[in-house]
Amino acid sequence: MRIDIITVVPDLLKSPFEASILKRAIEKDLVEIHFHNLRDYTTSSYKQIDDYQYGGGAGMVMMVEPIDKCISKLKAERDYDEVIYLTPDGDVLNQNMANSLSLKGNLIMLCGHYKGVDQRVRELFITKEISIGDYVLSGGELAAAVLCDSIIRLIPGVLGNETSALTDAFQDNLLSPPIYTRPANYKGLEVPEILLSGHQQKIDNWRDDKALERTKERRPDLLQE
Ligand code: 6GU
Repeated sequence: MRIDIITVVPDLLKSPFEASILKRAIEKDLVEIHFHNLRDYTTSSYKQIDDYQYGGGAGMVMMVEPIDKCISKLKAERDYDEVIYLTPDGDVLNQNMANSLSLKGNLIMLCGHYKGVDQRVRELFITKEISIGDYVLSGGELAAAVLCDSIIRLIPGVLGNETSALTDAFQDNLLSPPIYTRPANYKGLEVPEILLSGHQQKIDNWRDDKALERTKERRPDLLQE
């Protein structure tokens, strides 16, 4: 997989890819991440990428031309499966979306800033608009990092234990059951006996029951989907 991220603040985005699982995925050549600074695609001498809104109102709007130049250059080099715009008015990210994006080859992610992009950018280039939740961030960069993490960890070979993404919370629209590690008794709080029993079938059933119970309690909306 290859992900091209277009941003005005590449520094905001780099560190998540320089540690832990994402770093290892890049080192193993399972994913390539390329950052593109929009200011490198301006023609005006003072590198303008935003301007006032037609019709007035507070907040600047990202101009079409630099975005056009950047996306057109990338598209001339290879085909892309999706051109994603990170925006609070997009479809809210969920595990199904991450699953299906993890099967793609080449993705562009455009991070919005200021008030957002000129509507014509969306009409001309964008194939998917994604939000990471109902709250507002200062820009799309942190949302792009979240989206990348949710996708990349699903690529086969990225997680050490191949089955572990399949048993994640949300994979069956269920939250995860309680989990424990040593010691078996901590200050009087004991690990449920069934987990120490060695009966794998009983343990699996217990986990399924607890996952369902927890989901009913905390996220009944997931069970209605
Ligand atoms: Cl994708 N961008 C911004 N600016 N805020 C958000 C978001 C995206 N998703 C949730 N809030």
